[in-house]
Amino acid sequence: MTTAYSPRSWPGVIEAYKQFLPVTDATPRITLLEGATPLIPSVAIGPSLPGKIRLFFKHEGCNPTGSFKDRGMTMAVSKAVEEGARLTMCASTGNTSAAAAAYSTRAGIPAVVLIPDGYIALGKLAQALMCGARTIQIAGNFDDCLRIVREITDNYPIALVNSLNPYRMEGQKTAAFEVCDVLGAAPDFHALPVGNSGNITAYWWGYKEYHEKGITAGCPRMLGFQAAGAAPMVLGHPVPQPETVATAIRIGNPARWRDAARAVEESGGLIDMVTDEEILAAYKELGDREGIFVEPASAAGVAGVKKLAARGFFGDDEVTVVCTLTGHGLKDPDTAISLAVEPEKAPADTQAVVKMLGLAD
Ligand code: AN7
Repeated sequence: MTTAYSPRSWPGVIEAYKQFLPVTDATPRITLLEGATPLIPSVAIGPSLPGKIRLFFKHEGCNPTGSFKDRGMTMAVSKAVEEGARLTMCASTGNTSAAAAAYSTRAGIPAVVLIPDGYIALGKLAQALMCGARTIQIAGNFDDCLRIVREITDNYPIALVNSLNPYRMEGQKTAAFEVCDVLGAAPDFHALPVGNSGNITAYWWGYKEYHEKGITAGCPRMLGFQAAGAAPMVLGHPVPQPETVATAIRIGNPARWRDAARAVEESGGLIDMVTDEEILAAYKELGDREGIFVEPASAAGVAGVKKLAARGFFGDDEVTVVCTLTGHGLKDPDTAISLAVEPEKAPADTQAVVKMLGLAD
């Protein structure tokens, strides 16, 4: 048997999109072959929305460490190595630390990650620890972690690999390229969760670049969604004590605030917020109607699209809407288990299971 497809030909985002990235042949490729994530058509949520919405999910949980952060981290760590860095450092709500740990380890340089004590999903903590990062739990929130990391990397020769690092943004914009490459055009709308505001900015830069280079005819309107308890961009001021079940986006003072605001304005989009209830409803729906298990923050974009569709935002014409699902459900098993129904129990007996299933009296 042969197939027209090659499962082995994908080289990772740097090599695949090198003509669009600030790299040369001399730049090392520190890669786990991230990218080329599936753009999955919605079979349930999209068709059930009012209007004619062609809904797709860009499933970034399929990246090697289970989140979109791998795209930026392959660039940030490769450039750090090219520039001679001996140590990387980041603040994180979890996913950045998992990616920093993995890519730094592959580069053979140590990573230090600062995370908010008690507010990081279990899977992410496990990843940072298993991939050998020096992991420091700070008695504060993400914004405190980022402040400390900035102060340290400003004064010591350490590569900062948060999304303040411009190479992170370069890597992350490749997700927009992939969406256009698969659809053959830019979508009409692109929805995603917003935390530190890097990803919405990076997507916008990617869409703009493809458009400016004549590869696509237009750009999508960018739709960013914050959690209601951590919605500084919606409220117009930093939130000192952000709170949300979606710990990945529990951020009160986003580092890329201005860039993200510009992305939304230039694209004719918006930043809105969704409640934890709306996030968890979309989280469950993705699982039990689409068969896609994401972490809670990833459902914020879908929750937002549902909210906008309910009030007729997308109009009556057919529109293509892409939602980025930023991280895998296995990142946060605790939230999943706390919401799921209990498994049933049965004795180790075939007839008992047959009876339970109603296959026999
Ligand atoms: C699953 O890992 O900020 O708006 O430190 O993990 O680019 O910050 C994570 C952010 C959305 C928000 N979904 O993206 C970190 C971190 C998931 C995330 C976001 C994050 P940005």
